[in-house]
Amino acid sequence: MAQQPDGATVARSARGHIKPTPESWFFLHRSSAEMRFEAMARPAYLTDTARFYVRNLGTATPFVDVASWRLRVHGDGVARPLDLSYDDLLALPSRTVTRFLECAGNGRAFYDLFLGHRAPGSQWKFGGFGIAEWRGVPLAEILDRAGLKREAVDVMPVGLDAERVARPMPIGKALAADTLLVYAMNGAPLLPDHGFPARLLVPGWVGSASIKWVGEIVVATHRLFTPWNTTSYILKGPLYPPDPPAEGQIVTQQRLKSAVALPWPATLPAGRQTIVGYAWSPVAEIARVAVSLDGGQLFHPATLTGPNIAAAGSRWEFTLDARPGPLTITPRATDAAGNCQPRLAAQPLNDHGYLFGAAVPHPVTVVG
Ligand SMILES: Nc1nc2c(c(=O)[nH]1)N[C@H]1C(S)=C(S)[C@@H](COP(=O)(O)O)O[C@H]1N2
Ligand SMILES: [Mo]
Repeated sequence: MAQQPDGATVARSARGHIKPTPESWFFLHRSSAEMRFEAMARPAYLTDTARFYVRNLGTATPFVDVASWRLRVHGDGVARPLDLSYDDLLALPSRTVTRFLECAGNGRAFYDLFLGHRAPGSQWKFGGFGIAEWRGVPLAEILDRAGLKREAVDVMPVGLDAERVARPMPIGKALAADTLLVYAMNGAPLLPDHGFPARLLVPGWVGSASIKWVGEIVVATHRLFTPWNTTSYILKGPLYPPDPPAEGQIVTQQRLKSAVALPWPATLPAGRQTIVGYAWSPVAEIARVAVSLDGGQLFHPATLTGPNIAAAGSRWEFTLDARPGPLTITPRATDAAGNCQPRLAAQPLNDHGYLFGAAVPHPVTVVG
């Protein structure tokens, strides 16, 4: 146990994360556990918390002692610094939303697999992603109670992990109605791995904005910079000029994606069957999904089923007649804002392999 300067008692687990992450459910990367996307084939719209990916940038999930935990809101952007206990937080007006959470590097493996551009870092396929129901206090409520000033520019939640991971966001996003300081996920208190006792939910933005184990929120009347918006979580490379102190363009919003809920690669029996998948947009509902079985020449409409929520996603189904041999299933989504997934060849490259969004051919072998 270590006493933090802010009074919260934090013990660190020896492993990176705490919840069980069996290989049958997860791909284990060095410091993250990626959901095997076939988990999304089950009829439930939400991703089971037990199956939800874990991404720790630092060494380990901290255990935060909730009795001594405090949320401190301070900085020159607020008139009345706040100090809230867990009970204080639970007593504030809350909101419940269904949204996806997705790592900026989700899909990074496809830069290597299809575009010959291997970027360092976890080689996520589609499983750095999950949909959950989040309950928490709108960040706007908290900032309002701290006497938010009109001149405030940036809001920076700071994690209680050893590395004090902190990622600033502009005040506009901090005040969005669905940007929450979350304390419950899928109807239960947050698990330690997912940010207990409280984490940010910054809908539609890269997962690194959704800081876990928040102990402090800094509000400033000037731009704030940390390693996580200057050297990582920036688009870097020939297409992206540096924007000092950032080495490139700061990543914020995620990309429209669609994925097949089958193992990678998959084996299917021959015959008529219905394939399930998901499509998700950071800004809008899904308008339609089409599926190609010939590598992206001809597309056929898929059927959207169940809830279809902006910044969460929609399930889709597609019935095909599988003949023995190799097959690729390539879904392509269009959202209600008119965004459409590009072809592989039109996917822009960046050094860190963030924000992959092209339509991906899912490899399948059909056995007769
Ligand atoms: N304090 C803190 N917050 C963090 C991280 C971290 O390492 N420390 N990882 C971020 C990243 S990169 C992602 S993708 C999400 C992952 O959230 P999850 O582990 O609950 O799925 O949390 C973000 N919040
Ligand atoms: Mo991430």
